[in-house]
Amino acid sequence: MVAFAKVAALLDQRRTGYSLPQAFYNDPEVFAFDLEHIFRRTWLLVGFECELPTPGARLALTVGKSPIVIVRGRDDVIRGFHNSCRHRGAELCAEGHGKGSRIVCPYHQWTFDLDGRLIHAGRMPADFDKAQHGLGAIHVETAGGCIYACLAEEAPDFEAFRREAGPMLEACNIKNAKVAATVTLVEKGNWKLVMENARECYHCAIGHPELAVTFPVLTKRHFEAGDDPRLLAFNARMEAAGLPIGPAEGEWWQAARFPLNAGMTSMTMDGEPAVKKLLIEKEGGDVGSLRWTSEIHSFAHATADMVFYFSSMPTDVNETVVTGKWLVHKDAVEGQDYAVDQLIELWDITNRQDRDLVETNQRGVNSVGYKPGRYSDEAESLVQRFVDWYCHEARNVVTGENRPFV
Ligand code: 3BY
Ligand code: FES
Ligand code: FE
Repeated sequence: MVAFAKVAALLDQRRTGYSLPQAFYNDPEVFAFDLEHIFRRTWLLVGFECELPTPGARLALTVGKSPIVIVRGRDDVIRGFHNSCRHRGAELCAEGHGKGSRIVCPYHQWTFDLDGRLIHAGRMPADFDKAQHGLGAIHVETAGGCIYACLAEEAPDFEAFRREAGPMLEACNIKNAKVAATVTLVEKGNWKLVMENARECYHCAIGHPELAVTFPVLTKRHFEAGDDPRLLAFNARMEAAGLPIGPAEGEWWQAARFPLNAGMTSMTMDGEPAVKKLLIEKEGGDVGSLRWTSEIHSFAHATADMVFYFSSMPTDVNETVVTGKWLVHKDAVEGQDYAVDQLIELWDITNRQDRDLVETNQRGVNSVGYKPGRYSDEAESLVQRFVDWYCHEARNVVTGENRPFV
């Protein structure tokens, strides 16, 4: 509750259109508040259906300090659980991918079925009720091959996302993908600085010379076409090909298809596809990219040849782990249809540049001389949306209200 009063006072100080008061970026109490209240309130893109190809496949990850596990059941339903044994709380599944017909605790071997029911616990008293000791479920939804999870008691609406972004994702064929590469980076920066950085390309022309070859770095909010004939022609061509462009936005998400720079069909070093076997065959793969985001932690790009996924998870007030995943068609053969080095090169360079920028930002924000500065409406409109959304969520938490974000 101390944190509530502190956060309420900081929210009162905050000026719309300006970066946040310093404590939002470096105060351990605010960070504890963020983990406990903000990360638990919203939907997170935790992975892809293709990562759990068969019953018993699982994916364990940590949200803040909370380990969770996503499991495909024998009925093919994908469920999520707190990755914490109902005996004495041990972590059940090690971080990353795993597989097994049951979930067996490594500590005293309590054994859970894939739907979370406790089915074996040795040497327990006669009055012990297994039915009272099933795994704690978390909310899980899938759309277009993506798996979303939410740790709140009551999850925010998912249906608008499914309805509006679902068809945009379906068109990307992510269900027929596989993860070809994963890279994690530890960034010495607060998660909000990581996400602010991920929401703008104000820094891209100078900060990402390699990305700037293919990515339209002067983009505004959602790559709006305005009266640009090339963009208008692209939009018409995509709609005709059955690739919806949006843009669409909900409280916690955004999605838009946009053209890359002229002549470019993928976000690679030279703009050529990195994979011979395409996920999207339409238009010969000349389909730009679908960018979709979950406000709090992720963005992803689906070009014809690959999906690049970026997820940031806070680990400490000034530390964030960024996970990058590259997905390609499940039938693409490494060494024949793609080379991992080439596949990941551009985004890997870009992510490392972003890590350096975030760390530079954090060091400066820690200064006694830091004062919130004005955002660019043109170049940082999605940064403003992110901080507005965060402040809105935080205000709801401290007041106990549940006002919608509009
Ligand atoms: O997707 C974007 O908007 C860009 C690409 C690289 C940085 N930023 C996240
Ligand atoms: Fe899992 Fe004891 S903590 S069986
Ligand atoms: Fe960047």
